[in-house]
Amino acid sequence: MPIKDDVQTSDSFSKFYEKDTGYETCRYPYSGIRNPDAGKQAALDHNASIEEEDAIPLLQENVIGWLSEGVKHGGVTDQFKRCLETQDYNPFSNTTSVSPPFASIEQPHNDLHLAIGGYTKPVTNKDGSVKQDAQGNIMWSGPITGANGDMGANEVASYDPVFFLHHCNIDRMLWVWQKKHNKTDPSTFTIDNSDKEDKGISNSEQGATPYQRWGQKLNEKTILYPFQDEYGVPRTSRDCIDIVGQLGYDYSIGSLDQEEWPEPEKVKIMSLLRKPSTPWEDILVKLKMEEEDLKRSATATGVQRLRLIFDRTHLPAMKKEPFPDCHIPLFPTGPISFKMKGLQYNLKDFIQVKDVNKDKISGSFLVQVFYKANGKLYYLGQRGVLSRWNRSNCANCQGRRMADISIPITGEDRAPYDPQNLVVHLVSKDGLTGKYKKEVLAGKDLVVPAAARSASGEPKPSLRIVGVFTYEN
Ligand SMILES: [Cu+2]
Repeated sequence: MPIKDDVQTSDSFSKFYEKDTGYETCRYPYSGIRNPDAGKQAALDHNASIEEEDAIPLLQENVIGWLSEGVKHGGVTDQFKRCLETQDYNPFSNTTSVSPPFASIEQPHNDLHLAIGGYTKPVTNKDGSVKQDAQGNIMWSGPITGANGDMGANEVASYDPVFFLHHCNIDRMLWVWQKKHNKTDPSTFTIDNSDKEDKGISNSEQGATPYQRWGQKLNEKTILYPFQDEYGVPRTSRDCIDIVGQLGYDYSIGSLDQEEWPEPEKVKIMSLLRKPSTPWEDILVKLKMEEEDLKRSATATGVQRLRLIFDRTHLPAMKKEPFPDCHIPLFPTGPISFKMKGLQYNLKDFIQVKDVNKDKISGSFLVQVFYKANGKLYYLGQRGVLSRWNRSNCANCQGRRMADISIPITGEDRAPYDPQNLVVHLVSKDGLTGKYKKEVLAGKDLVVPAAARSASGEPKPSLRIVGVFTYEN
């Protein structure tokens, strides 16, 4: 049966995702571009260059690569683990509302779309630097750069049956998160949609949430048109909180799940607002004060943990212990731990890239972070941004135009700390050939303090380094 969609053939971008009758969905390393003719020919030539028996091993290699970047670059597996640590539903659920140290389930979800759709990652040398060819071009893992699988673009992702398995796992992860945080009871499950930057969840008259005002915040009681019960009563998220009791299905214990979850931890999160010139010593004093405060107020029950979050982008170098030199790690291998006055602290760093305008890039793309040192480019990690070839007809896209990503940087091996040496690449694909194209953003342009930026007009991409102290009681 030919695939029918509601794509408006009159718009100039939609040609990239129109498919012929009889088209079969495809994944990395193949390309599914079928329009216009030049794109179709490029895709067919590309597909003909792939040996059939290589296709599945190449796909597996690519997906495993994304999954197993591990703690080193915060790969997909690590992100699935970290999103289970996020306490509140709103940041857990979407990348617009989350900020470090927390992770949203939407990010590994997006990354897997891009992994199967054919986005790869740079090849690195043993020292973490990227491999470049004689012309200085970055080499990509997997020999196939012209891939354009359907899972990599929002408009056509559901053509691939793996789309449904992928979303079953997302649904399963939501249930694991609910069990872990004791949020399986519909009578007590609430969504606090007032995240700290008050972005909430934007929505509009788009398909999933019709009849709602622009910018109306969603919660567990929001009516989910057009879903209704047999008496015509509209459904809300409250009707499907408990998948076992309300919906009558369950998942067996799989990855990252466990039979019994302990009482949820109590975590106190302190956001340390500081001037760019605040010395490290003052931050450590503040940390110490908060920790003592927490001890005083601690109840007899449960574990209490403190997390102190601060922007360390413009922090001056620290000369004294515990950081003899102010560093960021280059080859992350584990969290930085140190003892201060007999207590064990961990410092985790996150690179956060904010306000990348999705409207300015056609199709899904990668946000990659590198560090420049000794004439080499060191790979720190990448995140996928799942998008469309044409975003102008999608109301949800228009409500959420800015992409924010974060990458954890933790480790022992370090280089002299200077955020100006960070480099961000926005890597998208040419809609016709599926070949990578990139835009380079230099650290020195990204790390300008917010106060120094022009207030008018659209926000520009920015970068900051977020430090998080954790102290375990
Ligand atoms: Cu999806």
